[in-house]
Amino acid sequence: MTESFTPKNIIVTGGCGFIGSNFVHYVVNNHPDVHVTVLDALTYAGNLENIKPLLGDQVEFVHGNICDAQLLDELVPGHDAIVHYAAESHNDNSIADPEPFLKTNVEGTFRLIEAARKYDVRFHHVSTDEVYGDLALDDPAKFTEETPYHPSSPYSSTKASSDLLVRAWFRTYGLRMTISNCSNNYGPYQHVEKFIPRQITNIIEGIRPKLYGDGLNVRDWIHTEDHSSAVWTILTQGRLGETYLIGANGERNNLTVLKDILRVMGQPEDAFDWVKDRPGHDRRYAIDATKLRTELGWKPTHTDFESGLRATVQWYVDNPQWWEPVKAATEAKYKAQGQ
Ligand code: NAD
Ligand code: TDX
Repeated sequence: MTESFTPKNIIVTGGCGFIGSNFVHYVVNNHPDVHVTVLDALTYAGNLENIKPLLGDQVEFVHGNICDAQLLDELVPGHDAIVHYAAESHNDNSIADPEPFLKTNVEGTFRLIEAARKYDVRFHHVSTDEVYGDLALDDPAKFTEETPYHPSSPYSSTKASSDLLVRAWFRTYGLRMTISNCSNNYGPYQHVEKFIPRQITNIIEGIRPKLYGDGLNVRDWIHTEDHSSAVWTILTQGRLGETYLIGANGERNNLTVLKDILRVMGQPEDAFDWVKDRPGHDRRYAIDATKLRTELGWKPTHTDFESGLRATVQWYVDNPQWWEPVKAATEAKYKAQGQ
């Protein structure tokens, strides 16, 4: 049996990042009666421009850190839900310097669930399929809600830790919570450190795209708008204490995605460089979203990857002012790592 929850006044942590800001747009476009307080520290990955046009009566911005318990004591009372996106999110950064991942992903989640418990606020935890580790390329299996946790990277192990904290707070304190674990997102406003925007903006700038290892690693791509609709569905209809996997049957290897990008951008298919592999690089992710689809009736709408990719390429072509200021520093960091 599904449950029904009608939020009126929510906090969205990390609402100036890629996926969190998409969720804020989703709420504004679909639920004009819901007030949103965005809590974001504006790290290198956060950009207020992502939500600036929305700021006003419905959407309010608070500049602050999720690790700040005093701020949470001031902010959380009066809200009826926290939707928690804020995280350090990039695997390569976690390999170079894990500490901020421990701080934000583990301690930050701890502070938030303590505040949610104290003020009896519902909590939705946004997590990743990477907590399950990886699958072999020839394995017919996909991840389900029953797959044991087996994270590989500093990033994914801190996300797994945060999931376990949220689960324990449900069991021990009765925290009203749900968790979602989603596959790889793509779409506009994604930081140029990530695979798809990195390659698109490289091509725009005349830099050759960079492919790690043998390029055969598989990711299960979902458009970020479908992630947002799934999180809303789980927040409002999901059963308390439950985990739901989010995915849209988008398995593709990196080489195929890169060739798609090159073709869409009118480049020869071999106009890229092979670079050294990521240490501990997960081989394949694949999501079985049957529970979300059958129990809550959710369906993705962006099912044509090629057209979603074309629109994403066009967004980066049309919005250089959004990504140019951070591009050179991002590439310099990769260059220093040999990638
Ligand atoms: P992102 O890096 O683009 O954005 C993260 C946001 O969180 C930024 O706005 C940043 O300023 C903010 N933030 C970071 N540390 C903070 C802190 N201590 N206090 C307050 N705000 C802080 O990340 P994203 O790709 O949008 O991912 C959002 C969430 O979705 C993360 O929890 C991530 O684990 C999860 N997720 C991402 C993907 C993906 O493909 N990108 C897939 C599944 C799940
Ligand atoms: O330049 C590159 N070349 C390359 O081959 C980069 C940046 C990446 N890659 C590969 C590594 C991965 O196999 O592309 C794939 C995707 O890489 P990322 O965009 O870094 O994503 P991934 O490591 O799969 O993690 C993403 O999905 C799950 C998000 O960053 C996480 O936040 C989310 O939890």
